[in-house]
Amino acid sequence: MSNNLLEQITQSIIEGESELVVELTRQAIDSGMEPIEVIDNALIPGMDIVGEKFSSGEYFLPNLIISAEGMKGAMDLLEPLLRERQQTSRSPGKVVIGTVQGDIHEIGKSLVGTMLSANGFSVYDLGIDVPVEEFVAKIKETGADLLGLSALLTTTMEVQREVIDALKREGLKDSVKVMVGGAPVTRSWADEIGADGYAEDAIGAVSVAMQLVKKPA
Ligand code: B1M
Repeated sequence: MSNNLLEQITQSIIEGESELVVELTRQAIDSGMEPIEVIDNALIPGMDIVGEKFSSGEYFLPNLIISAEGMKGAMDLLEPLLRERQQTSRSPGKVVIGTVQGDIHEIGKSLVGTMLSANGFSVYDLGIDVPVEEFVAKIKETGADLLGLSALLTTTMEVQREVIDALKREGLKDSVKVMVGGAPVTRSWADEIGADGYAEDAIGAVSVAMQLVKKPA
């Protein structure tokens, strides 16, 4: 039954049935499923198929937009629950996060921000299409321990490097750790641009963040 519900959520994401996505997500939660299970096993697989259909020319931009609306509607329901379930009392550190300039993909970055916040981090989410200077200014203002840079396009990955270079120029690179992520980003890319950490998904981002802010004993 529960697998069937997850399949229906995936299917309604693919078909762009935004209201149904939200309704089925509500049913999944009411039936006792964990929010992260719905995200990882139903919503993200649906978005992946939408992406594949877009690549193959079967879907067009409006399809991406409608499916993203469905996923965002479901996330509006799930994010408060994620925070509630995992809230811890002691903050491991401050994180500035955003999607780099030229890139408006929001959902994965916001999910990473929510998971970090659910695990006690103080999160400053700068949103999408964030200019290099804005990241630098926010690091200076907040004294953040960690900077999270999301990029979903092969063309905007390069901006992750530009942010790291700007931190070096400003003499901030030793005081803030940088974690990069997003679908096209790899560990070798992270190493090449001098990032301190890389995570493939939101759960991985929490453990990488925890490692990066750990103070030496
Ligand atoms: Co776009 N898009 N899109 N898109 N879009 C992709 C990324 C694409 C792979 C689709 C495809 O062709 N198969 C492709 C990129 C190709 C490439 O460069 N390699 C693509 C393209 C081409 C484009 C446009 C150029 C299309 C056009 O205009 N012709 C355009 C670019 C706009 C721009 O940014 N300038 C565009 C636009 C859009 C929409 C606006 C319509 C919409 C986004 C809406 C929104 O966010 N509000 C959209 C969508 C929805 C997608 C797909 C289908 C889904 C993305 C998503 O939300 N996934 C995507 C295909 C895909 O990814 N399968 C695609 C769900 C989300 C939870 O996963 O964001 O990957 P994700 O985040 C994951 C991990 O990556 C990781 O953790 C998250 C949770 O597990 N992660 C991090 C992310 N950030 C992290 C940061 C970290 C650590 C981990 O540390 C800091």
